[in-house]
Amino acid sequence: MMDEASYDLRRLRQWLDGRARGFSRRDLLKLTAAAGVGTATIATVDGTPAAAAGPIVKPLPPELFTVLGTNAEMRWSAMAGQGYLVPIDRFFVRNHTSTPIIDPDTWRLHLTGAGLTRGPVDYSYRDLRRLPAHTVTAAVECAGNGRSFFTTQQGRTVSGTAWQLGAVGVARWRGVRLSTLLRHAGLGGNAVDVMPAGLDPNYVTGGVDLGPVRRPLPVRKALRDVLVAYEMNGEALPADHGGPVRLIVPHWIGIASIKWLGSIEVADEPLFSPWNTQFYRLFGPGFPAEGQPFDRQVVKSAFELDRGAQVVAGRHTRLRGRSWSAGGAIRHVDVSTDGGTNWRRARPVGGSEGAAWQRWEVDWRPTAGEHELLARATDRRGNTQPDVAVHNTLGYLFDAVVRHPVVAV
Ligand SMILES: Nc1nc2c(c(=O)[nH]1)N[C@H]1C(S)=C(S)[C@@H](COP(=O)(O)O)O[C@H]1N2
Ligand SMILES: [Mo]
Repeated sequence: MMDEASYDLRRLRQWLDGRARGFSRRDLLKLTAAAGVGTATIATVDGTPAAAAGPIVKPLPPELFTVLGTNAEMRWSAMAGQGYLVPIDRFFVRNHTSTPIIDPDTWRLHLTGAGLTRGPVDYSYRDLRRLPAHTVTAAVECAGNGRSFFTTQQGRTVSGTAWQLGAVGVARWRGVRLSTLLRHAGLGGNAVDVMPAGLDPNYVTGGVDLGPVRRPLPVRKALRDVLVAYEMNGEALPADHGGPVRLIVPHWIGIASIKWLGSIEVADEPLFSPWNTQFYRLFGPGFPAEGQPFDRQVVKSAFELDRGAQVVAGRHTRLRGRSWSAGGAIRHVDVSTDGGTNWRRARPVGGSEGAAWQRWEVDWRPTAGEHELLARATDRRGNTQPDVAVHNTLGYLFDAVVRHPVVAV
């Protein structure tokens, strides 16, 4: 955990010194000038208005999703009665532009860069399927999940998609380890960073074309636990979730898990893109002017209920929820049904495959009227959800305990 953060800082210094390739500080300044706004406020990033035609292919019934621009948030009530995994029909979608339809028969994954010993190499879908397969259960969660609570619960302005808590999902992903692929392609000892890029339309913001969605990761992470995935929950990877092939980067913010993977550059120097310089950094008072890099997710909890849901007064009710953390398995979850005055420990339900999240439940007999539910999780490293999340202008990493109103009638 520490070495990822210190690597990010080292990379940041190289970027500030101008010893960077991909997206320089000068590019960023030009861009912010063109857009007529400062770095810290540039991003309506996630908040781009929806394209004319549906940017998402799968059905988005209102009982399962809330549509937010080009994105669709899972309603947490859609997880009531579900198992450990989030079914594909209700898994959230975060698209910078729109879902491309890619034919696996003509799809190619292009590997290039000075970090490859035998030069560039292409893989077809079939080539990939022939390499040893591996399965991981992992969450994908947007760095901005919970962002709306910076405003509604903490009274602060942030920019970006106003997610509640439904920009997270856990699935079982099958594919080829990125380490297997890189070694097969001829990974050199000089490799430092890899840059996966998507095949979806280029992202254009403030009148500037930022190119394909892409974000570098250090080789150390690439070799540890990253998957080049072609299956989700036992099915061929659906178009909206990056089919035919995407990256799955466990424990890291969703943007790392590049969908519609088309190329991977393996470089012998640190790489940059707008997605690790302009976006997905912490900006604001208390952070360096150039923003603080980050990669990992934080601790969160959600009830499997809509906000404002009705429960039956005077009767035994079983409240269910889930908690998750990039810091590893959840150790315990404390629940309050009275706005935070009294707390009790929730009962864990089932296991925690891949430590992706933990289901839990508590029993409650509500009196008639309005109530506020809270859940606070602690992971095995002792990371716990605070009362207040650290404000940053782009509204990332909201980890505070969320107040969840319900009404008993
Ligand atoms: N090529 C590409 N990859 C992408 C994105 C994108 O817009 N284009 N969105 C990223 C973001 S911000 C998130 S949170 C996850 C969402 O994955 P999902 O849509 O399968 O839930 O994909 C990531 N990978
Ligand atoms: Mo995201």
